[in-house]
Order: sequence, then C-alpha cells, then structure tokens
Amino acid sequence: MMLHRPVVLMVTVIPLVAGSLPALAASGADAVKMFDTDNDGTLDLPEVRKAASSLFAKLDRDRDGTLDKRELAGRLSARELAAADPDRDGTLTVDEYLAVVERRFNAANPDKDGTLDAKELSSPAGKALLRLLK
Ligand SMILES: [Ca+2]
Ligand SMILES: [Ca+2]
Ligand SMILES: [Ca+2]
Repeated sequence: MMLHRPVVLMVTVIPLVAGSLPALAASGADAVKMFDTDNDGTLDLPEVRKAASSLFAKLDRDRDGTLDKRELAGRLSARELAAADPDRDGTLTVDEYLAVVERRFNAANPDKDGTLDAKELSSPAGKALLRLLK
C-alpha cells in the first residue's frame, strides 16, 4: 500500500500542472467563448463591434453618449485617446470608439481572413483589442 502512494500523488498532480500550461492562450479562448454569437469558434468584426458597443454603454456612466478619460478608465492612453478623438473635445462617441476597435481588429488579424481565432486574440494586438471589449 505504501508503495502505491507516490504513484497516486503523481497522477493527481500532473493534470493540475498540465491544466495551468495553456493559461497564456486562455484569454483568447475565453474571449471567443464570450463573444462568439454564431458559435463558429472565431470572432468576426460584427461580433467584435457588438461586444464593444455593449461595453461602451456600460462604461458611459453618466449616459451622455460619450466616454471621457475617467469613464475609459485606462483602456486608452492619453495619446491613444487624442488620436481617436479627431474633434479634440476629450471624449469619444460610440463611432469614434468603434473606429479604434476596428483598427485594432485589423491589427490583430494578420492573415486577413476576416476573423480572429483564440491565438490571434492572445497576441499583443489581440489583447489590445480585448481591452476595448471587456
Ligand atoms: Ca463567430
Ligand atoms: Ca459619458
Ligand atoms: Ca484571422
């Protein structure tokens, strides 16, 4: 009986270690699960725009139809906000926000197949996009 104990331990420990290995790709896979409304395993631009629009509505606490620096809560740096804000009023309309989202979508989609898979969403460009979705 004593001899078997280490074996039992190994068997229980290995799945735990293996389970933590794909953690790096998990953020992309989670995002696909969360926003993939047509269940094809990838995110296309309409799905991404829909996710971004609902986050926009959630972030717009004073419901004035725009996001200011405070409402953006660090999702865009000051420079990114300035670049995304052509009328320079310090706030983003939903159209300005979605324009940034679309630029980041394209940056995260180097194979230009119109969709983002879990791997593309786990890249630095993919993560920059996800910051605008959740
Ligand atoms: Ca999809
Ligand atoms: Ca607002
Ligand atoms: Ca792609």
